[in-house]
Amino acid sequence: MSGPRASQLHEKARFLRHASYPERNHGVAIPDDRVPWTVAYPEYRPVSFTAPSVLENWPNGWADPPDVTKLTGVFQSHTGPVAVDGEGRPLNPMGRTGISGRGVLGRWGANFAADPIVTRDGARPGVVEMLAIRRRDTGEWAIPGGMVDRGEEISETLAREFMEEAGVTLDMRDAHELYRGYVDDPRNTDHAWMETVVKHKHLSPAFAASLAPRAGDDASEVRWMALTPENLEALYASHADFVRRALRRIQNP
Ligand code: RP5
Repeated sequence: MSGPRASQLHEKARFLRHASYPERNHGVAIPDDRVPWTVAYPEYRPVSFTAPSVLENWPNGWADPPDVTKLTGVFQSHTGPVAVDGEGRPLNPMGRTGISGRGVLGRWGANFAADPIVTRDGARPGVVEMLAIRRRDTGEWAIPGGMVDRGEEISETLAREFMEEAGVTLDMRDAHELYRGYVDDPRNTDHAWMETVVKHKHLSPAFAASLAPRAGDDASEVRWMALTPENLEALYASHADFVRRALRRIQNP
């Protein structure tokens, strides 16, 4: 079973302009060979951007302090040890993004999420369907995932987000882990990025038919989406990669 090349997991965070972000690297593409921090790039001048909503959510909210040196302890990441720059800021493990600061992400370094992939056999033979939501922020279809609250177990986050976004109560404690690591999210910056744990559950036709999904606050729509190549390609961030893992698991249990 092969996953995507590392560079494929760092495309949207390099080239996509998030609606509320300035243009990455002043609109100049970062050459592939200059993406890793280990390669010198003296003329690199990323655009500094931390959203007002992030700054307003400290100290009484979900964000870290503006001064990264006020944080204690080492930066955690599913990808391994996190390098820091001369100012003590954690460095995106996949390399340069053209934006410094935290963008709209609250935490310096990894911002941890969890993604529940819930599938069923579709009406058309051989077509699997996933309960998907349309995100309000980008309008893209996505896995109904979300941020891990402090002290929360992953299975709790998965079930809570599934309920909040898709309106369905589901026990995720027996779901199968497919992935743990970096997400190629359009919100990622040099110093703040998304990481996730993806878990999968394939439902029986009768149980799936008994569910009554409805879109929650962060979703404008919810539906059982046929996992065709076209639909996969259009998914948010690197969700297509995660869903392909689920499809491989269904084919080779
Ligand atoms: C993605 O953002 C994750 O894979 C997860 O689906 C999502 C979590 O962020 P919010 O939906 O809470 O904005 O990177």
